[in-house]
Amino acid sequence: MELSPVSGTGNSASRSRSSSVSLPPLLSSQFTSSRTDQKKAKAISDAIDRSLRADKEQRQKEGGIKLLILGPSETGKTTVLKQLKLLYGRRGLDYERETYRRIVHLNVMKAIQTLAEALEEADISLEHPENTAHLETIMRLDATLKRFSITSIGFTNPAIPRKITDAKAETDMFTEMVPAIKALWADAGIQTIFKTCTQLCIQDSAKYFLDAIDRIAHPEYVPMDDDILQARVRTLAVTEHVFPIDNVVYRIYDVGGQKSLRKYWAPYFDDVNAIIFMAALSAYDQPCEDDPGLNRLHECLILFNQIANHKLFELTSMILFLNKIDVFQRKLDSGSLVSMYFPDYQGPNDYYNTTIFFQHRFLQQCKDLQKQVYTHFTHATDTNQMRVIVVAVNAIVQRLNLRTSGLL
Ligand SMILES: Nc1nc2c(ncn2[C@@H]2O[C@H](COP(=O)(O)OP(=O)(O)OP(=O)(O)O)[C@@H](O)[C@H]2O)c(=O)[nH]1
Ligand SMILES: [Mg+2]
Repeated sequence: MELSPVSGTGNSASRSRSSSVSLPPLLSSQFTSSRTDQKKAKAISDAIDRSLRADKEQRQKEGGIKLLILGPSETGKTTVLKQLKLLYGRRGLDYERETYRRIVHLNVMKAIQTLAEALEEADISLEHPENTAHLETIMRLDATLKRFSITSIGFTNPAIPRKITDAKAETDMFTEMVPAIKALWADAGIQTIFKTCTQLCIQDSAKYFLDAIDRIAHPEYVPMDDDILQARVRTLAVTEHVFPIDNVVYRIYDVGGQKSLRKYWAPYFDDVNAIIFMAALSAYDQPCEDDPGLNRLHECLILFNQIANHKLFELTSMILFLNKIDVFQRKLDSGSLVSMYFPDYQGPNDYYNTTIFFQHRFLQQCKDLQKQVYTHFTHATDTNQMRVIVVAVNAIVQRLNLRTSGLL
């Protein structure tokens, strides 16, 4: 992983309270083709550097807490941010409801397409042979879904040109697919694949959305808060969000966790009061999406090692969210053995012992034995659980912040 500072990744000019700002990470690579382009890129980069500096000065003037949410892709960073919006934002998730309608449609299509592919690969037959035509329809979805690839919510990725007609085309495509999606999800062959292939790289929300297909396919469908929490959209650009929590202003940064995006994190590493590092415990039996030879949780431990021992974070409060405990528990219940993927674990395959094992594995990464890492076992899509956890995290962060600034 590269965590070297880069310029040209910030844009704070339009930052406002309780809102997010897109900090496109791909600008510098886009403008390298000609001299003029390079000049333009430099001007943009300088402007962004200036605005980052201005941001820093303003932060120092206003006080408050700067908190980064870091971790690999699909660990639940944006989900935690959505919970904060629900719990502390002025309008909850209302701003995003319309956009998420399309995202949910795309998530449903992606989920059934992953299951269809897995069925073909596993050589398992459909329960009803007449569903073969539906299977073929869904298998043809792959290229189309790629065309409609979606990026950080509410912001277009400058690297992916979008047509204005995309939204309508997506809705039409989804409506056409609904009969095939329903028939396949009800087929015992697909259900077998879903239940037996626990290490399949399928969205965690697949069952949630496929079970709700009738509601989602309704022409008047508007996503509920839970749908938005379950929806999956990759974060590409770093976004900043400002929330007052318990009378303290928090500046929270959500980053893209994919390996290729981590080099854009570094410009945000200055003056960080707290980090929430997210790991998905349920990933213990999954390969990395961008490096299939590597186990996801092993890779996450390596990343945590780099963050926890980073010299800029010596005084930063470190909070570890061992997330997706619901999916983790389900995997254990289905008989999936932790020792198959972590051979040094020889204890019982139950929730209590395995979670303690993983917590130790993370804490062992800290070279500074004095460094306190506050661990929480989280289910980020569960608003009730997150409400309690956010209160606990806020209390810790504020206490440590006072101590670091010498006021306690
Ligand atoms: N079942 C379950 N699903 C979760 C949990 N936390 C997050 N998810 C789901 O996991 C998926 C990925 O979550 P995100 O928050 O988008 O992950 P991310 O870390 O922001 O990923 P990147 O933006 O790619 O870095 C979403 O569909 C979430 O609804 C959890 O605790 N349990
Ligand atoms: Mg995200």
